[in-house]
Amino acid sequence: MPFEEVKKIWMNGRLVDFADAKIHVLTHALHYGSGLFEGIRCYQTKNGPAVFRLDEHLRRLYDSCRIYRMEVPYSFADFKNAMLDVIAANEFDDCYLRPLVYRGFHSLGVNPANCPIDVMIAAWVWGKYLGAEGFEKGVDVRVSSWNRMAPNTFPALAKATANYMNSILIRAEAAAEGYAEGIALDVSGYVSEGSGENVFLVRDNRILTPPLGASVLAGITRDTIIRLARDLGFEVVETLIPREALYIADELFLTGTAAEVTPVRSVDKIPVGAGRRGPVTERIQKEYFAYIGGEIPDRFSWLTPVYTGKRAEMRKAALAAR
Ligand code: PPE
Repeated sequence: MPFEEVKKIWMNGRLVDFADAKIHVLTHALHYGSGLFEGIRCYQTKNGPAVFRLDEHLRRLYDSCRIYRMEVPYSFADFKNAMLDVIAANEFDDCYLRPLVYRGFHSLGVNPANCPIDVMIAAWVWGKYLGAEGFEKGVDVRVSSWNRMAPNTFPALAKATANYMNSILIRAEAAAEGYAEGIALDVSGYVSEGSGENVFLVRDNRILTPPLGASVLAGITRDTIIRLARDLGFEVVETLIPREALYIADELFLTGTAAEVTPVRSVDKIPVGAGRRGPVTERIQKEYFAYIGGEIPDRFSWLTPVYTGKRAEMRKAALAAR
């Protein structure tokens, strides 16, 4: 499906019309992948739209930029406000937010020093990442023939656009062979992550996930699931996972902002457990959705309401004028 037009996109401090959100073909990031980004979801909760773990996502964005020696040209508070303004300007309830900090148009050549640091924030409505059906029944995946990047090559903790060429190899290979997703191993052969999700495995009611040293992105959803699962009484261990553990797991699931919590029902055509969503995965899915939907108390202050202060007043006035 082509991109559905939205009202406004934020570019370098201004909200511009969708049609005007354009850049030059000689933009540095287009040639060398010099961009750092985030993917964040805003959910309609009982108390109105709220962004899930906005501070943690923005912190990761600032961290990503620091790794690449780039200074974000906006304060954390201003950036945060801009994110909320984009949602309000598009009048979204449930939506996905995509901020991108990138090396802009000035000159080409690998040294980016003279290129400006440009920033854009877009928002759109994004449905179930790995399909609505997979969400309940589980998806079929393969172990990718591609590895995740080696340590000290592309930093996995930075969410860089360049890293997604590796993700594209994984995802396109899986799709070409009829799988919903590929799970990549790290260069030592241990389980790393999906093209756009972290991996969790359940065996004998214990939950395992690869450590940050296994070339994974430090997923915000990964952290969320670790905390929620522990509070539910599950033992959660961050440990190296050999490939074959995937084949003998009771349950397997993928996590990510876009993918949320998606069960896996087979790996390389070998059924995972009973070949459908397992009880632990279902319990964790339920807890995750209760939390993001504001149905249980926000005990970690993970929800940032969109409509407070000036934005709330403006919305009230806009609704009254209708
Ligand atoms: N690993 C990778 C490689 C990854 O891209 C993501 C998110 C995760 C793990 C999970 O991270 P988190 O969202 O913080 O829990 N992938 C984003 C982009 C997906 C896309 O296709 O674009 C996302 O889920 O927003």
